[in-house]
Amino acid sequence: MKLKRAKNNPILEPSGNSWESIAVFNPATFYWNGTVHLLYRAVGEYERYISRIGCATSQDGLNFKRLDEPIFEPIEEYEKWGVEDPRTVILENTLYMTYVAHSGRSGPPRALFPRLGISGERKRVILSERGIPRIALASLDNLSSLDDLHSLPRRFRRHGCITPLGLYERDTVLFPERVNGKYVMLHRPRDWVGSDYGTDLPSIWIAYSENLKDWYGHKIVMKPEREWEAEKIGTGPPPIKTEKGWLLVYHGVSADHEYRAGAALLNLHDPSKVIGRLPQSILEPEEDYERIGDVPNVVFPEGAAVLKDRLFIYYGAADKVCCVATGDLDMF
Ligand code: BMA
Repeated sequence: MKLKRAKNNPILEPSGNSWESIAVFNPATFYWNGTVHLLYRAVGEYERYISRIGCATSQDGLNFKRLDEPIFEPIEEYEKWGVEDPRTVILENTLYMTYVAHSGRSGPPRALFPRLGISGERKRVILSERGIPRIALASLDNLSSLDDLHSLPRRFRRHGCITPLGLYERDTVLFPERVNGKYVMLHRPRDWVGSDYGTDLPSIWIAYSENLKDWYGHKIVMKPEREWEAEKIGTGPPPIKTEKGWLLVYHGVSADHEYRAGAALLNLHDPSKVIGRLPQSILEPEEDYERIGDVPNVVFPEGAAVLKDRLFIYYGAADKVCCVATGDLDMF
């Protein structure tokens, strides 16, 4: 099973707005009031490479209209070097956004160093300023604020970081509903590897919470298995509830740093149990816009929507543009 790319890809490219002039990628998605909302990561300059989050909306899931201003920008100390890679769910009538928060330098990505002429002492300084990313949580408690998208920058409530200081975390999603009365997340603690953790490679873990802030019961759900996952795996969009189980789209990174998308099915009542996992990736870098960009050979899924029974997967391509590909919800 392979996803089918939309003909009008990329659906979003860098624009003339200064805060999003060099890259727009890795979009979260949620569906509200007949509208697909895309919350995407935007970068406006290579030197500091600070990310903000922009918003675009669509009725058909393919053609998007964007806002001229970011809807979420670094404000707090723990995110002062950027807010990246959002993932969103509507959970109990609240929109929750998990995102990567950088208190230390985030970029530019190493792949860009030669092109930007970064070497020697400058390279050493940039690398020494790098921080350890954490996951932060923000919410929009009153969904009717979405009727006035321009008000969003004032409406998000920040809940601070939900992963521990010093633990490298990027890929974290919440389930869109409680399971057995508990909130559930999937995350990918990069450094939980070795015999103490039961995995040699960064893997996808599950955890539970009563308040979305304190998480416990951490357990491995999936480890890298295939060649296209040889370096690590991490979650994509929040799991999608289907009759057969929670459909999880995730990314796998191969030894030569290609990012692909894969799919697995988790048990509805105990999502720590994998029911099935497709051996082949469902999307891999093929088109120019996926092969050539600021980081080459990347498809990075972060958003999903089900429109007229068809699955829409929104992804960042080559850390440069936003794209969409569609598939059959019934892939298992
Ligand atoms: C990951 C994250 C993503 C990025 C991907 C490819 O580690 O940094 O934001 O899209 O690498 O560069």
